[in-house]
Amino acid sequence: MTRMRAADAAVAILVKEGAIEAFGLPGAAINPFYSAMRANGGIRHTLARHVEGAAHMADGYTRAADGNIGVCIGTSGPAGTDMITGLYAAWADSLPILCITGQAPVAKLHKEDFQAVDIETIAKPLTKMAMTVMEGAQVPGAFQKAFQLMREGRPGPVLIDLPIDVQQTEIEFDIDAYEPLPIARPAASRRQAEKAIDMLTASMHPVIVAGGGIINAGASAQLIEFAEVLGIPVIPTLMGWGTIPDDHELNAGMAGLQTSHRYANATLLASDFVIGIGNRWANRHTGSVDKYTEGRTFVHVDIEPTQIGRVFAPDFGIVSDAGAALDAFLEVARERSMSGTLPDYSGWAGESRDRKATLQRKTHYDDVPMKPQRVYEEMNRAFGKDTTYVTTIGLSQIAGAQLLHVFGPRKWINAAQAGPLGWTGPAALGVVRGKPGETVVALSGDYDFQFMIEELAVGAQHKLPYIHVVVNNSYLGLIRQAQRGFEMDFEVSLAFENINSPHVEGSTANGYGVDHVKVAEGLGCRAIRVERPEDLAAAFAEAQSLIDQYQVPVVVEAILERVTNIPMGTELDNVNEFGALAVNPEDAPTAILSLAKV
Ligand SMILES: Cc1ncc(C[n+]2csc(CCOP(=O)(O)OP(=O)(O)O)c2C)c(N)n1
Ligand SMILES: [Mg+2]
Repeated sequence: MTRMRAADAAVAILVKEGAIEAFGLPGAAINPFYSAMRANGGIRHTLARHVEGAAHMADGYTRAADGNIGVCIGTSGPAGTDMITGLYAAWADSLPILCITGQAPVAKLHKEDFQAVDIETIAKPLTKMAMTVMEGAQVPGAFQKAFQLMREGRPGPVLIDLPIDVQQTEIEFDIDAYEPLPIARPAASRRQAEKAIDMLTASMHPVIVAGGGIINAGASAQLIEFAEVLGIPVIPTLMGWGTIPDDHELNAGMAGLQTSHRYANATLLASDFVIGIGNRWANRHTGSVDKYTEGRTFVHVDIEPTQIGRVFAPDFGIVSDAGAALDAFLEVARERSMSGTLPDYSGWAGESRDRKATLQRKTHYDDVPMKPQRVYEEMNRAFGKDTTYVTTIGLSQIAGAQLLHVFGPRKWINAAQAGPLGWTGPAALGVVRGKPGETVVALSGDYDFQFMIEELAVGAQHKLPYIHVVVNNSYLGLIRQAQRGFEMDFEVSLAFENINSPHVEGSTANGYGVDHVKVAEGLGCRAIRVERPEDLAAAFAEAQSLIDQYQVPVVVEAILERVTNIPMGTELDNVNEFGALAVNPEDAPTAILSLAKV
């Protein structure tokens, strides 16, 4: 038998379960665990500058590749509370991260000891399990269960809190005899698949709503084949963006109130049948349920039984892993295709394509200060199909989702439900850890960028290169736009005269406040400020060559006009466009389909 500290057993389990990428920062109460990591040597640890940043890094790492589970580690007290936002973001988007915290000794937990906080209770609603482990001998089992829970069913985060004496307790543990627990995977039956396909083929205008569950299941290839066999349009959700490339002829765009395309909303509204796979009918996708469901039949596939019927009652619900459901659907669809019994949906798919070629928004503006639309147009030109975008929330995220293009799964990495400001930078660093050598482009508004800006130093220290596009309107833009409804512009401006960055005659950055270039350089990164649209292409090219040269994050700051209202609405049929629509192909030169004259 092998005697070791419980912390050594925990680290050995992480390595055996494949969770070998950790982000965090030590403190006295978690030092035994750090000593176990040091002794084991099988885990790479990235030292964050803020514990919330560590949690978002772990989240980004998880989202970067199939099977990844990012680990974030902090000490007792405030480290755990700082990571709560990270747990929330992962929980809300159904992603596993393992959060490990130190804790005061067991006997001191109720004595208001220094940095003793009941993190188990605090984390409970945001995790599949939150546990303060009270016995050293329970530590292996707690970790074993954590990995099973994180992987099984609807994935999500787990928190394990380790009192310092528990970490140091000597236990018997043999890692060679340790086995990960089995993962149950519910699968649609043949009968369920037949019923779903029967309902689909009874309709005239069916669409597939493809959710993030398809990405979690690694089933994008099956989704595309299913759409192709039936010949019907696919509307990815914000979490499912990339399951079918934007330039696939059956990609009908994203529907919704904000992060959406005019053509996708029109196609969804023209549909009479929706099969949602691995999606959760998010309110930013549906608008009101009445409008969304009116005149439509719904099939909903979800791995979590209690998700069926949560937002509205579908006509048929199937509890299944998205990949297993798609396999079952494909089997039925292929057979019917071979026997010539599938309806011909080419006319309907053609209508959806026509909408994609006509209902476009204008991006080609030459204004100085710049309009954001032009920045996304230039990003489409500069960044190839292999690019991974990372973002959280803001007008930046919304306009980015409306105008950028994504060509594969895990290439749009977005804290879609929680939208915590500050997520983008640290998540991008985690994505770089998970996709070494790939092109990673983060997109932030100026305020999102200023939250957690210190994490840029982590990228500089650990040589984690990515391009961080900062669209600077010196405003809490999304909230400024939302305040129009209150006829106010109150506490949303970030503008001031910066005494250290003197007024430069003719610069559009005058009075914009924070000098992001100086801050980024001070943190060890490179940064380029762009004020004119014709300079964006050169700046993106230079950013890439700076990355090649220095292997650090490179910031490209685009100085925008202060006020741009971005399309959004309260229902799929009442999105307020604010800006101009594309009338000529030159208005939207990087649209997926060149604008066709109507
Ligand atoms: C922690 C947190 N607080 C508040 C919000 C609400 N919020 C959403 S977007 C936004 C403003 C974002 O400003 P910026 O990052 O500059 O992006 P912009 O909308 O200007 O493009 C705020 C305050 C939030 N999402 N997260
Ligand atoms: Mg802003």
